Amino acid sequence: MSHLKLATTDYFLSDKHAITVADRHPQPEFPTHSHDFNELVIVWRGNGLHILNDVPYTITCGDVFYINADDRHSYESVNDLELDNILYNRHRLTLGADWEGLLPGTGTHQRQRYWRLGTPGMAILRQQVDALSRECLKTDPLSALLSEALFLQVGLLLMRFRHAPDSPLLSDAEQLDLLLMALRVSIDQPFRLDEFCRQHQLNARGLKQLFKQQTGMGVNQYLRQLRLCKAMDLLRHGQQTIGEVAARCGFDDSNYFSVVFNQSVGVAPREYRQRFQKNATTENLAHL
Ligand code: RM4
Ligand code: NI
Repeated sequence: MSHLKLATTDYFLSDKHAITVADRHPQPEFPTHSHDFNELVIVWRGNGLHILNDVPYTITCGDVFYINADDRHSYESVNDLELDNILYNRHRLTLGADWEGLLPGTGTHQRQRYWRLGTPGMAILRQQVDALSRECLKTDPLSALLSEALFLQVGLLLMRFRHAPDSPLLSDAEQLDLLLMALRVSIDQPFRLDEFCRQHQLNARGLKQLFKQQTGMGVNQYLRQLRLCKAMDLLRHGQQTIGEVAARCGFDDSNYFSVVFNQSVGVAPREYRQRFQKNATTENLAHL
């Protein structure tokens, strides 16, 4: 099937320019085409259908694509789609950087050329792309070099902030929040840290260290404290049997629960309850 082939001469300011930022605010529908230059696309807002080498992607804010000259792509069904399309000519780049590593080219499968940016990453890239966009409009040699330097920064910042579409890139603080939350909802059920880390694609070792560093205790230690705290609350105010209290606090063996409780609180659960529920009737206590 024949299609459009876009030429450098039509889109770059001069034959010295290695980079040009095509702001597509909006990006209209655009038929299938290839180029003799490459593209780095960052989607800011809206949505649309991006067809890259016959593979459809529904795109929206935070999506990042590295497109090679020979790729065929098109935009369809766009809806307020806003993106910046950074056009670049690989062989015009002069700075000695690992451009191939920074801007995955023809050697990289297109699955690895599609990434996501989170909100913090987008905010930083937004400023960087704006600066690049202004610099690319100038024609003196210094600006050419500066454009390249800014482009290099864009490439590097993308490496720092992008993440695979199916796994988040969470800051330490966000990882900690996520874990603390998961522990709270795990009081009455088993919690497996390795399982949690696999599910959220986090590094278990690093997370354990971070937890210890920030809380002064181990993950299991904290979970145990949460459970004992819940147990104390139930024993002070509730009417459940010791077995029920144990189950609600994630212990399936009530004898084991009593041992653990005794060890850390200093008294058995039953005694603890009596201490706080002095006026609990013998009737109430009879079935405990
Ligand atoms: C289009 C679209 C294409 C790009 C051209 C230069 O609007 O963004 O992908 O190749 O501009
Ligand atoms: Ni294109």
